[in-house]
Amino acid sequence: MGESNFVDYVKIYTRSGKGGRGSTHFRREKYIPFGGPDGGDGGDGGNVILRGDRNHWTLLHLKFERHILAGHGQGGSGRLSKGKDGEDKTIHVPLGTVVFDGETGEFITDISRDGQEFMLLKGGRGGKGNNYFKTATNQAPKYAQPGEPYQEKKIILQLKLLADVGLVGFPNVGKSTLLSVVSAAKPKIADYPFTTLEPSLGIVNVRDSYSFVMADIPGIIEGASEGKGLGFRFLRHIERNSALLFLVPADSKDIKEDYETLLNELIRYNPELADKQKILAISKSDMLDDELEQALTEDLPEGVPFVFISSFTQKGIPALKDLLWKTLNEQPFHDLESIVHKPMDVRLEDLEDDFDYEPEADDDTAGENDYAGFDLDE
Ligand SMILES: Nc1nc2c(ncn2[C@@H]2O[C@H](COP(=O)(O)OP(=O)(O)OP(=O)(O)O)[C@@H](O)[C@H]2O)c(=O)[nH]1
Ligand SMILES: [Mg+2]
Repeated sequence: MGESNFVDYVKIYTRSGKGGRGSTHFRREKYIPFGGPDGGDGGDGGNVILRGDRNHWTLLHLKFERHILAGHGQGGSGRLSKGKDGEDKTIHVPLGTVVFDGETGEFITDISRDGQEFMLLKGGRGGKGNNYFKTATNQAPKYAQPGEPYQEKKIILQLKLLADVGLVGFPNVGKSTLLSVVSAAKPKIADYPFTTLEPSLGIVNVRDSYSFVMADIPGIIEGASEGKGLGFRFLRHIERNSALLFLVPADSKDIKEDYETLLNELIRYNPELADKQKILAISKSDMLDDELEQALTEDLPEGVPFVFISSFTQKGIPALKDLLWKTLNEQPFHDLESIVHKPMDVRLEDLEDDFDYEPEADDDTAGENDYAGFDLDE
């Protein structure tokens, strides 16, 4: 997976900017022996902002950005001059990015719309200069405020594909073949398990006028929810799908049992997956004659709409597309967005890409984030 361009997980250290220090300055001009305080305020520290950007499809562009640091506010100076604000840093993320706290695994936010912004870390406010503290009884305050400190956070960004329909099935059951038949996508297809190593998306046209997005994910095996096979890493991609299309091949020993095993894996991974709309397609049914098909129908799982399909002969494919379209439309739109993300268990995550941030030698904030209110300034 190391060389892949499909990057759906990154961990980043982020830090906002420190507020600039207020200035303690007094007017010094010829003929004005006791010029009053004229120390300006410090500039505000830069913010770290997350922004949805539909031009990005994966997190690849962030893979090597381990540290994202906003600029510090500059100190104020004499003549009431305010320090310059620190530069904001905007992290552009693909739609479908879910943000977790890198230390606790807690869910932070979910970016699903183009242009959607989330203030991750606010920069420290600039300190007030001594001019601000001038009062009737203290005409010449010799103090100013330091800037507010920066904030820092390690975050984990996860991409959860925004597909309408997710394909769920054991390896080698014909998931990728189906996607290649109903969309223009060209996933790799072969007669062995785990041909598909990373998810791909295809746009499915229905009756020339509608379309929806279907996601092909690597095959799931029993134990996937505990990390067996490739399944665990990719199960999160179906958390976002509105409907799940289960594929069980016609030559399965027990279609109902296969379906239940798959469903159990999903539920063990995230119980909310149980509430999703489910459809069963019996794939490769070109291998069946009518009589056999009739016999199998008697023994299918209850309460799940089903279709017998064949990607080779197109059998059942139009009916399947219609059924999927109907199912998607039965759902109120807002349900699509209201998916609850289970918190991450950071202990289960790969530690290979873990890191600690060491401020560099020329980083002027090193050990200097000790905001203690007012301080006397010379
Ligand atoms: N008879 C028949 N074979 C099919 C059909 N669809 C796919 N196959 C064959 O099944 C095998 C597996 O197909 P894939 O589409 O790669 O299966 P997959 O579910 O994506 O497999 P993984 O990516 O490994 O999980 C290939 O040899 C296909 O040619 C079908 O409709 N009928
Ligand atoms: Mg495949």
